[in-house]
Amino acid sequence: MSNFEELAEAVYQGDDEAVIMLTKSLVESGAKPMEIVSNGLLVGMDIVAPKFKSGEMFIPEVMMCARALGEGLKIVKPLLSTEDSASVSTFVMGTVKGDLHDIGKNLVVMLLESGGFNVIDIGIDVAPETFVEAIKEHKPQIVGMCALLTTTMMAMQDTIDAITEAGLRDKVKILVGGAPLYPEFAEKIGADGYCVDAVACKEMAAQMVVNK
Ligand code: B12
Repeated sequence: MSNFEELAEAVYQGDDEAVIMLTKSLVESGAKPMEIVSNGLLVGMDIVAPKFKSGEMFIPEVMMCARALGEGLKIVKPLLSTEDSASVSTFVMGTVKGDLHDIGKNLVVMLLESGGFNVIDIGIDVAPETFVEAIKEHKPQIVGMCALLTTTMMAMQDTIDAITEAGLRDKVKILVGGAPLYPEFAEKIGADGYCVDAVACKEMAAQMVVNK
């Protein structure tokens, strides 16, 4: 097994210590940071994602893989050239006002980071005006909103209205998700897309950036 394959396997196994050790050893042996990400860390997550989608792997296992991958990214991120970082798209993500659920959001954030997005996680119970401020500050290509309660779904409409009123609606794509949502609701409130899970979100976000 090559060192890259070993690293991918360690991510898949959710083995933090092995990921740290193998990432450091690849850096020391002169491998390019982007190679470590594309040929090692992300390859591991690419094995995980379809297994999660098909129900072969469950949330706790996926969280472990994502955390292991995060440990590798922490080592590699500061070494990425400015050229690499400039090509990275920014994604602002938050759980809407009144809603404190964040397990799914965190999973989406981790998968997006593993897909090379620069994710600004603005947390839970996020007011519409805070989303607007975050868009002004971070200039993301995509904004993601999460809601797990039927009572907070309408906060998504309020947030989109606030983004529109601030004159920023045409600057960003908006994705929504969370267990009670469905595609027609996303369409009704004027979002650009709905995703059933983190894997779908990563795929749709990547597509949106390419088509921009
Ligand atoms: C864990 C949990 C909690 C935890 C949250 C801990 C935390 N840190 O998140 C605690 C205990 C705090 C909690 C509190 C409450 N909860 Co609760 N909770 C749950 C539970 C059991 C699991 C949710 C979860 O994490 N699922 C796992 C994740 C991975 O799935 P997910 O969130 O759907 O995310 C996936 C997708 O939806 C998608 N996705 C998620 N976000 C996004 C965002 C974008 C942009 C995209 C594209 C995709 C996407 O990708 C994710 C990963 O694949 C659900 C039951 C359920 N079946 O959903 C109830 C549930 C959501 N809770 C419920 C309720 C009622 C409450 C409370 C009101 C209870 C109370 N009386 O106090 C409070 C509300 C607090 C608040 N203001 O938010 C109800 C909601 C009912 C309704 N129809 O509105 C549920 C459905 C339980 C039930 N059957 O009654 N809860």
